[in-house]
Amino acid sequence: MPTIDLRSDTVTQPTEGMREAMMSAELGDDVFGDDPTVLALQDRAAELFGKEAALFVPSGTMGNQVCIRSHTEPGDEIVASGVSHIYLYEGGGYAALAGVSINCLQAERGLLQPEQIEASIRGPGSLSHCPYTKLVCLENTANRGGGAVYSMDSIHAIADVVREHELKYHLDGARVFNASVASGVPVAEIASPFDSLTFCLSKGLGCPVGSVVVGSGAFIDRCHRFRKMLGGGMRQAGILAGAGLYALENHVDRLADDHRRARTLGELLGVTEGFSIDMSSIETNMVYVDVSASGLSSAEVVDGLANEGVAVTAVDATSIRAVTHLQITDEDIQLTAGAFAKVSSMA
Ligand code: TLP
Repeated sequence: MPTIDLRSDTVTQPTEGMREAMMSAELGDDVFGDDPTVLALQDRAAELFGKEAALFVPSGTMGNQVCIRSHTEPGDEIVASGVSHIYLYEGGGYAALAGVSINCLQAERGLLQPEQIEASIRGPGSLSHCPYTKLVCLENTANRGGGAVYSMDSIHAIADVVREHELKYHLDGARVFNASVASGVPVAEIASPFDSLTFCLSKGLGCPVGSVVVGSGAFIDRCHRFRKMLGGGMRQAGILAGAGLYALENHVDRLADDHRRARTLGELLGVTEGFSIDMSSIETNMVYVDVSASGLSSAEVVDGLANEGVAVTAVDATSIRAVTHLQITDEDIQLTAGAFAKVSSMA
């Protein structure tokens, strides 16, 4: 039985057009700085995001980590949501690689508020007890917040706090194109208050590998050094950057289809016994489903769905996540809803 794979938008296979772009990409050696396709991708990214420079990195995790390392010194503190990818899923890299502590703030739907950031800031004071806050990290869309999108008002209000305290401002924009398509705000506008931003080519945009960091020229030079230190210098990387250029040209606008399909799935599951959905939380391509009323644990629902040819992930004991992407069709959504109904009826 073919699997409808909704575990993540990272599972996509390169399309025919993308494979052709990869095969025909002109290559050099990017560690020598002469891979023309990598250079073209970096130039395009910098232009698109309205920043001076960009750096191609192997993963979103490495992008975030080189930014944290570049903005801070060991002993500093960063501020992020307690459900951020940087805190939950990067192997403790902020501590191990940058030597910083993290102040994790609780935030509804993973979206931080300016007041709580203001209250979290620590710095020079009596007896130098505290670490110094240096960096505020947002995530847009907020993955564990259900794919929630920051309003520009929030982004600017937090920027005001950041500037007032002379901090740095980073955006984990792994899915910033989803945020842009959902809100209608161009990525350059989203990026404008941030000192640095990482976006992923290998999620909704459908590339096999790759992320890009954007920022000022001096900042990207510093990231380049840390990318090398982490072993992220790649040689004929144009074969991957070619996929990235293709995706930026062809796979951005279609994210609206992923968002529409996520909403349809949410609506169908909302009327399926045993499952509940907060429809207002489906802003982009993620559907978080509360399975409590089914009498099954999330792990049992995941197993039951796998038997029906549908792959999703368990988030905690009572909720699961389904993510739409460029290889999920309207028919897959209908089949997925049918599989949920079957699992629920077997409980
Ligand atoms: N997210 C993955 C998992 O690691 C959880 C997923 O399936 O959603 N920032 C955000 C907001 C992310 O969601 C992810 C990956 C990353 C960074 C890291 O990207 P990679 O996997 O390229 O290191």
